[in-house]
Amino acid sequence: MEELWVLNGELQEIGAKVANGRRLEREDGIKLFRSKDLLGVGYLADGVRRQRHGNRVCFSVNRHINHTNVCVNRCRFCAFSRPPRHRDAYTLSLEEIEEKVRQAGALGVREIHIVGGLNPELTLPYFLEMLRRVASIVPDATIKALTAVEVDFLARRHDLTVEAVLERLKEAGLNCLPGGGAEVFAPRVRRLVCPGKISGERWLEIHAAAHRMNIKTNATMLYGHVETVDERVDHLLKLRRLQDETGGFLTFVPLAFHPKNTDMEKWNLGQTTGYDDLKTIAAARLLLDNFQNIKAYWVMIGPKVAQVALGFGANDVDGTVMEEKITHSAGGETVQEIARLDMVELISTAGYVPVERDALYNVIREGF
Ligand code: V47
Ligand code: SF4
Repeated sequence: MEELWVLNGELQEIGAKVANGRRLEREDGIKLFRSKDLLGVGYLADGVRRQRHGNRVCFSVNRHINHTNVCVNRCRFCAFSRPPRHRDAYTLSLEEIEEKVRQAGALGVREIHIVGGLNPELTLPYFLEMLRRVASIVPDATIKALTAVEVDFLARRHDLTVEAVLERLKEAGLNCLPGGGAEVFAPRVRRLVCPGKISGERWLEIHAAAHRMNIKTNATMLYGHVETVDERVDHLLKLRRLQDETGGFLTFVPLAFHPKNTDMEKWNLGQTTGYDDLKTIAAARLLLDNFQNIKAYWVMIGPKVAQVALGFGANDVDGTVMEEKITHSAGGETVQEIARLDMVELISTAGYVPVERDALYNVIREGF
């Protein structure tokens, strides 16, 4: 990265650190988010991505399953959840879940992503049986299931330790945890947007416990609402610190806030801009120097921005998804599914080599 002349003055110092493989500090992170030089930030992030991944971009043939929308938490940014006994409340039976998995199996699914609300009627045996059945229907697929928030809920429900819950889930077929529920760790933000949710510290503690048990996990950040730039940077640095300790995170997924049908709609925050989506991905790539993968989740930023994000630090576009409720309940306008071949095309027309992966980032197939 010798051509630092392409960078604005404010990014020169950061560019020199990146070029020398030196770790960025909090102040650098704040500068990146505040910079108006999106192309400069993207240029640096793209250099780092290229060093790690060359021309390869991964995706998965995956299926999302949201087993219940019943949730006692009622986060203010969530349009998906319903109180128990609400007329739109639903809980899938194990047979309904089996049917969805069978359909996905016919399409060659290699990643099953299962998350839902905190439904007091669903106990550990429901989840253990669910995992066993999913694993037996699609034995070649990896199962990414239950956020730290759900794991905490089950532990409290059964008066078990987090480790005991994770151990049993793992025995039943769970391979890794998704990154949801992290939101923004700052207590100020949580008080405003999700007062009923576990703290940021607890989220980190549960992921640390999973990592110690050799269960890999993902990490997220819900951005584009009331959080400040400093709070974004502090969130990323907390993830970086835990990753230094455990190395257990597989990927970081920025989640763009969708306001429609949520309690926060009346706050008139609007949607995130393409500019902020790309900047957040690029800043994450630069700050999270110990994360191998940065995901551009097309469901939330749209396939077009996700494709451009591949030049701004992202090396992963998530997957085919097949059915998505959380973003779509909140006004998400993307399609429900991108077929495998369209995913391949999205990656290859941007000049990259598509690599199909599973939830653990094992390579299934490279080059199409
Ligand atoms: O935990 C809820 C967020 C998460 C809204 O780990 C919202 O690979 C935007 O975590 N606008 C669930 N976001 C999704 C998630 C995820 C998705 C894809 C891949 C992975 C992974 C994880 O969505 C929730 C919450 O943080 N969310 N409501 C909303 N209105
Ligand atoms: Fe419940 Fe999750 Fe929605 Fe919060 S984001 S209300 S925990 S389903």
